[in-house]
Amino acid sequence: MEGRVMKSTGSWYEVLGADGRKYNCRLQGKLRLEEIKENNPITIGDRVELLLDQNDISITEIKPRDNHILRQSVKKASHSQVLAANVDQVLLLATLKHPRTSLGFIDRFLVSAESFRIPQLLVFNKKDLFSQEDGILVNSYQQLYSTIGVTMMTISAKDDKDIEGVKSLLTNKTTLVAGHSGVGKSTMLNRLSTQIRQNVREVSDFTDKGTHTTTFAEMFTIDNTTFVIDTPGIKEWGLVEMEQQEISDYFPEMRALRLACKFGSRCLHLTEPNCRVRRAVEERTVSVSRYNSYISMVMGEDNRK
Ligand SMILES: Nc1nc2c(ncn2[C@@H]2O[C@H](COP(=O)(O)OP(=O)(O)OP(=O)(O)O)[C@@H](O)[C@H]2O)c(=O)[nH]1
Ligand SMILES: [Mg+2]
Ligand SMILES: [Zn+2]
Repeated sequence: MEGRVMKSTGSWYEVLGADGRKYNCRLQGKLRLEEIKENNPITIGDRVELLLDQNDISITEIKPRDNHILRQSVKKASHSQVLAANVDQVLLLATLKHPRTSLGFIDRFLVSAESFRIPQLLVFNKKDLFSQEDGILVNSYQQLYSTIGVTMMTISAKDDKDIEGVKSLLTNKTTLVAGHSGVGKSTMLNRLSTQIRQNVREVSDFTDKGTHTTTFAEMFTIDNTTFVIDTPGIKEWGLVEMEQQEISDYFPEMRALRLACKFGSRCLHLTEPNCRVRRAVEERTVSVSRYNSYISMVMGEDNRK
């Protein structure tokens, strides 16, 4: 029987079988060895083959992945982790305050997803806390991100109508939900289905940051064909194995221009002569904030302030 990995705790996996039941299972012995050799552990979202014995259920096969999403530790460059596999899209949940999500962080995340060719949704939460100025700011973000093909939405996770709007973006897909601790990922998922009952906790008044309430990733179903993955809050998002020259490929608005640069695909769009991307920044057809995020990535700075 086929199944899909919903949760992984050490050597045990929770797998949703094609029969709609959940099974706790381990890897078959032979597979365990191969897994170590290939350094390709089973991850959430993996499609697997299950073997049901009378008193034992095990995973006998991992199906080829359509895609995967990795994150790399900024401090330990060699340390990257497969977060999930077979995802149709990523949803970055962001907030203007309690806590604040910077544009640099958002762009770094979007670029990373783009490098795995995974479509992105950007959702700003906690709009009930917005001042008038915040509303104007978020509208300008909406303008910016819609021009580069990112679907953006502004919500309050506590508002039923907003939750219906989010649901319509998720239907029939597998979506990985990511964002800083405290932005309301688990709150939003709890509202999407009564089956989801994740712990949520208030943002600290003192640091204005979340308290890392969700500690491991887990996949849930909203209906038979709609899957969502709740993940622990992330502080930073490292770029995985990306060449300097490659980075502008993952900025859709720069990708189209870069071959018009004098140095073509070798141009880093910094101080090179006749750079088409820099001209676009001067003409404001590429936004200054996106270009600043780009420079920070090329210079290898991380997005921590
Ligand atoms: N005012 C307001 N508060 C919200 C909203 N959504 C979530 N919160 C609050 O934000 C706090 C953090 O929510 P969580 O759902 O635990 O955040 P999280 O993103 O899952 O955090 P981690 O699990 O630590 O990564 C809780 O106190 C929620 O009640 C919202 O739309 N408006
Ligand atoms: Mg959470
Ligand atoms: Zn250039």
